[in-house]
Parts: sequence; C-alpha cells; structure tokens
Amino acid sequence: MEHDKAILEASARHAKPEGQSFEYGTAGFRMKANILDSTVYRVGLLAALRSRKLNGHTIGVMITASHNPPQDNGVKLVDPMGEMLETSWEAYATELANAPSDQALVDAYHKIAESQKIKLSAPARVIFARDTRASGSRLAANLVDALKATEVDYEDFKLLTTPQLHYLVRCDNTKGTQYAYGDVSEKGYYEKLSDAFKRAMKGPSASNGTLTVDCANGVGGPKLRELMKYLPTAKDGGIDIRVVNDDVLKPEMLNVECGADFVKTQQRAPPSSKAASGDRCASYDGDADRIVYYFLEGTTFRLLDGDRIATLAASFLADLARTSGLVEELKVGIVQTAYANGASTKYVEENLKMEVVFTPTGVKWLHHAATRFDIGVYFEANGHGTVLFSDTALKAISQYQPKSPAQATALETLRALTDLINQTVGDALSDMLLVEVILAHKGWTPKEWLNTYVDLPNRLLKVEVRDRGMFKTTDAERRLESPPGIQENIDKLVGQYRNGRSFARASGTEDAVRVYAEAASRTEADALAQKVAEQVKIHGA
Ligand code: G16
Repeated sequence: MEHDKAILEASARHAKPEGQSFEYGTAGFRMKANILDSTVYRVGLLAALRSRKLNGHTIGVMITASHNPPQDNGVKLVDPMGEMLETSWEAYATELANAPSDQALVDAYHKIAESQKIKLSAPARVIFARDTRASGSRLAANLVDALKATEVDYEDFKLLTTPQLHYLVRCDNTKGTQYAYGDVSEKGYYEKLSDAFKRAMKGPSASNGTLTVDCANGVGGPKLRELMKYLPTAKDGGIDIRVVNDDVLKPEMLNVECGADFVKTQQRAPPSSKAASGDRCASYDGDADRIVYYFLEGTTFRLLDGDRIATLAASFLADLARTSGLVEELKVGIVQTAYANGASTKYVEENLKMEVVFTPTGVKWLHHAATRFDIGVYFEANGHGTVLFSDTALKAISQYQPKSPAQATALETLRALTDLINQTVGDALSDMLLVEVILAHKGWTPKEWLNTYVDLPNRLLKVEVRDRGMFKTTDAERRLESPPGIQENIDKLVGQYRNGRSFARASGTEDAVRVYAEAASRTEADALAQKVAEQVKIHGA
C-alpha cells in the first residue's frame, strides 16, 4: 500500500523506547529529549495525514519544550489558520506514538486514513521549525524522515519562536486570498509587526525609559534582536530595548534562573538582573510565546503577569471602541483560567464591567472561548495569551467612516492593533509591543499599571507524585473529582483562610501536580498552598 515500505524502513531507524508511553498533552508531546525520537517521526506521519485530510493545506510542526528544562524537548502540530491541532486529532497522535512496533504503526496509520477517508496519494504540505535546544536538529531530521517517506512537500524554517511558526502557517494557507495574513517569511513577520507598531505609536510620545527584556537564553533572544532592526528607537518615537539572557550558544542555560516561568513561579527577578527601582523589565519563556512584566518598587518585587496584560489590553481596547464610535459593534470579553488572580477577575467584572469566561489550562481552550467575543482577550496568568478580533469586528473596524477627528485617531490605532496582535497564538514579541503601545498612550510607568488593582497574595507549588494521572479535575480545573475525598479536605482548608482559594491539577507538560493558592496575606497564601500540597502528597502516595 501507499508509502508502507518507506514508512516501515524509516520507522526501524526510530524505534519506540520499550515500556514508555506517550500522551499528546496541554502543548503536544513533551518529555526528556532522549526518548522522543520515535514520537517526532510519528508526528511527521500524522502531519502528512492531517494535511491530506485538509485538501493539502499547510500544517505546521514545532519542535520545542518551551519553559521546560534544557534536557527536555517536545513537538506539537499547528492547524491551517495557525491554531493548535483540533482536539479530536490528539487521540490519533497518542495512538501513533504508542504503536508498539513498526508494523503496528503502519496499521494505525491506515486505520486513521480509513476512518477519516483520507486519500494517501493526495498532495500534502508541512512547514516546521524548532527552538534552540541541543536536541532540536536531531529531532527535526526524524521529522524529515517521515515527510520523505510519505512524499510530503515540506519546508524547514530552522530556528523560530513558536508564534512565528504559527504565523507562517497562517500566511502560507491564506496567501493570494482575501484573508492573506502576511508574507510567508520571517522577514515578513518583522515587517508586519514593526509597521503596525509605528502606526500605533503615531499619537503618543515615545515610551518612557528603556525596557529590559530577559529572553530565558532561548530563541526569543536572537529573534528580538532581529525585530529591533525594524523598530524605531525612542528618539524616533519608538522604543529602547536592552536584551539580556540571550545566550543561545550554551543550550544548558535555557530557562535556568531566568525567563517568564522562573519569574512567575518564583515571584522574583532573575538573580542576574541589574534592574534599578522603577526600571521596566519583561521576561519571555524559552520559545517566546509567553511574556510577563515586572519592576522593583524600592526593593520590593512587583509582578505584572498575564492577568495584568489582559486587563490592560481589554480596558484600552474598550476605550478605543468607545472613542472610535464602534462601542456597539465591539464587545470586549476576557478569558481566564483557574490560575487568574481572584482580584483580577473582580476588577474585570466590577470595574471594567466585562464578561469573564473560564476554561481549563491550555491555549487551545482559551483561544476557542475567545472567538465568542467581538474582541476576545485571553491570557493565562503565566503570560501566555493574545487578543482575537472576530471577522465581523475586523469588518467594522476597517469599514467604519469616522465622524470626527477624535474618532479617526482612535480608529487608526485600532486598525494598527489588529495587525500588531498575533491572531494565531500568544506571542511574546507581539504582546510586548502591544503593552508598550498602551503604556505610551496612557503615559504610564509600570507603577500606574500596577495601581489599577491589588493582587491577592498567591503561591504556586509543584508536587511530585507516583502517578499524576490519578488527579482528575472538573469545573475548569477548579475542583478535583479524584482521588476520592481530596476535594473535601481542600474545601475544609480553604475555609480556614481569609479570601482563601486553592486548587490542584496535574500538569500537562511536566511530571508533577501543580498547586495554586491565594489568600488575604502572603503568610496565609503560603500556608494554604503548603497544606494543599500535603494533601496531594498523601493522596498521591
Ligand atoms: C504550555 C501551554 C500553556 C500552559 C503551560 C503549562 O505552555 O501552552 O497553555 O499554561 O504549558 O501547562 P501545564 O500546567 O499543564 O504544565 P508553554 O509555554 O510551556 O508551551
């Protein structure tokens, strides 16, 4: 049958590690890089099937483990409009990855083709990229083996941030259509963002002071330096950026004591930071799809995380909608997860008077929920998120005839933002420019931004257990339905703390259970997190 011989031959070179099982989780497959060879090869087979199923539309494959430690790696598929792989196909990915032998793999491949009515001789196209991990090029070669075996037209974009790959997939699939998203090149990405940034910065004076960006020693470093070549500096009405932690020549430094995940979970600046009080700082994660901001107030660390970016963006966009005369057409809504600080949710509902929707962790869920709004702002507290404009909203924004100079100015900014914001997925580079534009328009330093509301003290802990699969959640991950009895104990503990809230859930990217707790004071939040972590340990033993 079509491609069988080639698939079998190549598969023999990428044997599945015995006794190892794989699962397509929150962000694809993610684990120690040395056991991923067969999985990446098999993901190549699935990408071929997916493209053939979708009339030869381009599918993306990203090789990255994002915030995970340097010895990990991962792989995920990107669907034609740049969104995450359709959920119903994740089971196919898991099935292929776990096929116990080369022949079982070929059988599983045909089973999927049959059930999805896929013609295996139809055209297929796949584009792919990787982050800076040492294992990346080896894994990319495995992917190529699968694409060759299945006769797929492919293109290797080498090193890219994850959101750049998402962007390119969308560009490739929309080129020459009325939905054309941009030039299918890395240069096209920088040109689109920088052009939109210049337009959005027309009104206000340049942003205030230098922004220091910690790139987690990942791919975001070189890509930010590239983007900077296209951006005006502050003296030309743009932005001054100082790049730090951008050593990609030492892959063992990736995400170590720096980066968005470190800053968010440790609630402190990277130890290497030389920031003075009031300096505006930001941290990306290893593949630059997350960003958090922070600054020191005296010596006190102040975090401006995904919740803060969401509230800043939503209030600014709602203001623009009002000022431009499009308030009826542009309803702004926010999507959060259980990790969102309770104070941010309260602020959105009571001050911004916007609807908040909760989803489980994972960009695919938030992204989907955000499409319900004219302007859907979604951010995970960890800094992963973006803003989506519906087709109707985009039409209204592009066609509306302003009735006054004030409306015209607001409309121009709004139009620039629809190009500046990456519509495919959370993007640290694009989100950074968005925040910079808003701070410049408002004339705000991070201090004014922080003053919009007061976060409840919170603590995030990681607990290692025998089998994290035992921890099953419900209600957008806010409650545990298994192991039996644990939720009742968590409820009792929560009740003992002022403004207490806590939950535990299995991570989809690391072998651990995460525990989140917030309460009226730092001591109470820490104590509650510790007590819930003890429950997780007891029930997970
Ligand atoms: C990935 C996902 C995010 C998620 C994070 C942690 O981020 O894309 O949606 O918040 O993992 O997930 P979990 O708590 O299940 O481990 P990244 O930046 O690592 O790709």
